[in-house]
Amino acid sequence: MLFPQTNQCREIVNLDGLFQFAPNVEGDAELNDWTQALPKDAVEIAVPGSWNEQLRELHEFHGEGWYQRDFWAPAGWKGQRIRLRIGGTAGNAKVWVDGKAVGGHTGPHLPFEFDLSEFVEPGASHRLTIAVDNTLRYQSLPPGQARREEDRAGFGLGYPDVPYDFFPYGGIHRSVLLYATAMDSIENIAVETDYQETTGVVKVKLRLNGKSDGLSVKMNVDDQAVTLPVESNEVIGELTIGNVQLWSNRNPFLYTLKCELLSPDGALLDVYTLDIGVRRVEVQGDQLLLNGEPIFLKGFGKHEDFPILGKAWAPAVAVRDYDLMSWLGANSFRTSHYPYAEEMLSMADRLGFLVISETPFVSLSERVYTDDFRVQACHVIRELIQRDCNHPSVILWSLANEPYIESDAGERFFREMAETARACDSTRPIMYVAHEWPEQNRGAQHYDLLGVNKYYGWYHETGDIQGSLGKLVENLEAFHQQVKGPIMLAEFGADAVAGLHSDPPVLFSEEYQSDTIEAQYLKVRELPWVIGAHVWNFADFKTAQTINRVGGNKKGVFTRDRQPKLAARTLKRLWNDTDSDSFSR
Ligand code: BDP
Repeated sequence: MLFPQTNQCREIVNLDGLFQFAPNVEGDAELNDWTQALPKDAVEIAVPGSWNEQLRELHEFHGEGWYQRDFWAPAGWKGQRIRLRIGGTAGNAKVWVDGKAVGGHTGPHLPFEFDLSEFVEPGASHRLTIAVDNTLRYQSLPPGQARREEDRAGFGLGYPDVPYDFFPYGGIHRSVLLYATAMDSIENIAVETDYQETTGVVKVKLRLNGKSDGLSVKMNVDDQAVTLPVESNEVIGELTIGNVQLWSNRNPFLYTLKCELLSPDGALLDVYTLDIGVRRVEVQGDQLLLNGEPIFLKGFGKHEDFPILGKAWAPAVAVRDYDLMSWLGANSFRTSHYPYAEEMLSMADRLGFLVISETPFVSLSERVYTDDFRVQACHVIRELIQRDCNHPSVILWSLANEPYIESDAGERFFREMAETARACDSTRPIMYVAHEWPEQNRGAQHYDLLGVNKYYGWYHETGDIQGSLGKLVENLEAFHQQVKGPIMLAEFGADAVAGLHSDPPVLFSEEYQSDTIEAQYLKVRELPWVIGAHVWNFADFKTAQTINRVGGNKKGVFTRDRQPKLAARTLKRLWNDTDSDSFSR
């Protein structure tokens, strides 16, 4: 599914803004015909947006939220294929147009779209209804409920009851777009790039919608073009680029791939342009290589999280976040713990950030390692890779965060996830992010590298920064022995309450956070098989209420509203001066 774009053949109507909203508290919305009209007490709510902080009474609402708005389909869209595209919701979604069921989507964060050509009359007004189900279920992926013995993730004692350490915001979190193309149109483009000496190689797999005879596809990049006949709904082409400029974090050079669908007489039916980068990522021995050069990932685990907006895509916040990460000299981040808005990845392509794109599988434990869950999980992996595979910024797939994998079923689950990811994309290494000790990580052998989250000096060796260093190295070494490949310190850090100062540094002070990060960062830089260190977290973020979170997680180097703590200046010094070698931006 391609990100919608406007050009001479494609038009978008953006439906973002204020929708009518009603929470389906009694569970009888469909019986009461909410698909036709929401009840009289429906209120206005913003899309994209999470509902929890827009209206105070919805703060703890984790159920089915109903959205409704009317729209006009432009009269000029007669004879066109009309699609509705929802960039991502907080859970399962169902969609109706004028009360008629259009379809649904399972799972959070990833986009979905429907062909509305049969439902929408150009030049007429229609009613769109979207139900987003954010119920915290034991059976969802990730599971939304925690309190069971086998959930040892440590985050299961809060309100609401989630086995992970971030707030389960509900809502439509990305744009709702209506767009039109010709009936014969380009449905998807998947690009793989590589290079041989100075020649770039671009392999394009294009999927088409429509069945007219005699169509052809023209693909063009850097003045090289190929024209191919359409013989089925898939067209495969290969182009080369002479004297290629490689994409990297230091030189995020993008080429424009243009794909045109032509009628038998050569008329342009559809066109889609895609920014692509030519680069190679591989794991060799203990190294992660970008274009043949070892790379060290310095940056952050992040969250999509901002006051009032919740998990909504918010371009202004994204601009600020990239500005701050650039200021510090970070070269990378992980989309912890779920897929972020695609716009964020397009920005990374242009700005030169290396992204670890993560699935929503956070805090998995033995109870999910069943056949049903595995089928669901592999489906989500396919959807994620299909969405993100054209972004040169995405260099690694992270298939889970902090799972416990001790049984044969768990090992099989992680092996099949790895096989699925490799079948979808053979050009990027895969990893997952582990914790505790290697015994709980029986999946590791199937992955190219392992991320490890470590909070020595905080949850262990509490208060003792110097004492934490030996334990940190010992633990990372144990993982290195297990995987016999590179290790990434995917999370480390300490909570700091902005404005709390202490000399000598003690827990929760800005000094303690800053010193922990500095000492541990410098320590792991001595380990040649560690290929990156991401500070947890870029900014403070909202969590469930628990007795060990004061107004959320305070491990941010920035406050929730993006003001720097002391650690920010420390990282700026570390990443720009002390460690400003070839890895810098
Ligand atoms: C790690 C989790 C992360 C938490 C962090 C913490 O991966 O989601 O927020 O711990 O406790 O275990 O701050």
